[in-house]
Amino acid sequence: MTDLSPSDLAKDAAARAGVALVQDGMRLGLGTGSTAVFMVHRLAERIRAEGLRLRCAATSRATCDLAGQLGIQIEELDEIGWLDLTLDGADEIDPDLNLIKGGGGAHLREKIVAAASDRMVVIADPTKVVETLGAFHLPVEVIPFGVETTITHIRRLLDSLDLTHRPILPRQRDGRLFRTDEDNLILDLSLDVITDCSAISSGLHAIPGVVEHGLFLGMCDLALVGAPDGSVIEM
Ligand code: ABF
Repeated sequence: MTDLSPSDLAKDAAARAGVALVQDGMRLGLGTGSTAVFMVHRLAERIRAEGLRLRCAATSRATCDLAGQLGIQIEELDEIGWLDLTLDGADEIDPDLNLIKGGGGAHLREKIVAAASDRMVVIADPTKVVETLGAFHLPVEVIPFGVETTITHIRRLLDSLDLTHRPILPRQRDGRLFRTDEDNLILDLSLDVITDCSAISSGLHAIPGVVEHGLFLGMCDLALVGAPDGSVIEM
């Protein structure tokens, strides 16, 4: 990989550090997003060079396709059963390793895979590290049926928590409604600051029509934050 931007060099440094944690025989969860793309490439290199025998599950169709192109065999999560390690990106990381994920719309499978892993390690560039979560929108995957009433429930929840928010609309991509791998919709909540992550997490989970939100609370064991010079900080 040549001519990488400083941002990509940082992502690649984090990806390399994540892949360095992989050991022969491991059962791995492979994340989604641009940092995860570097991770899958670096993993494929190690598999080729060292003949690692791994069992891998993917967090999205995109990652499954990329892994297949690079010769990494992907199995269904339920075929593997449980994972030793998941390597995935994040949109925001706070000092307690709570995360916002789902900017790519894959947080449902990402959360299922992370929850089925002994260890979840986030790989990221320094722009993802924040003091308080919330500047990045909070993605919420919802069932298409009754989406307007689901939005009303979410609006009422945010009001009850005194969280100011901008209008809530289904995510669009290329002028069309964005559909997840599960064929659901994504609502992006623009909150600025999330003061009580647990309250919003449990409140969203209680709303019929909400499938999963992008807050990952207490799920991340380690964050590897790369820098353009190739160095990596552990959080
Ligand atoms: C996935 O990819 C998502 O949860 C997150 O939205 C995104 C990470 O961003 P990046 O593309 O910068 O790695 O991990």
